[in-house]
Amino acid sequence: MDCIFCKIAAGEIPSTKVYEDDAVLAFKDLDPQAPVHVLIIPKEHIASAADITPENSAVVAHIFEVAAKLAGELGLENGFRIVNNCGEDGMQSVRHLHFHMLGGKKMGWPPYAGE
Ligand code: DGP
Repeated sequence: MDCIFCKIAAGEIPSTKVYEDDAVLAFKDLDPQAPVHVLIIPKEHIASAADITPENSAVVAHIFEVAAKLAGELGLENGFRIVNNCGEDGMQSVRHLHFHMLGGKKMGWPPYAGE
């Protein structure tokens, strides 16, 4: 499968890893949108949040456990934001489930800037 995040998870494409275990990888985003911007992905290919099922959802809970653990290590004790972009309207550009973990500054809200 021609999936860039599967290749990163397999070590075929380099990344700056901040956490790894059997099920999950966290690495720095190539195009950071905050002082701290990491992506947390399942190693298993799940295309998007719309493809989460009872059979594969355990890894999503695990990803949030990893995020909570990483918060301290990344200096995000004051808070952070986790974002998942899903599908075309959600502006998802990489079709492998991933959660953006952003922090290190006060975030803006709301994210919808359209008319
Ligand atoms: P999204 O738009 O939600 O699908 O976010 C995809 C993110 O992935 C985007 O912030 C840039 C990042 N990204 C894309 N390709 C690579 C890559 O090869 N390496 C890393 N580290 N990040 C990537």
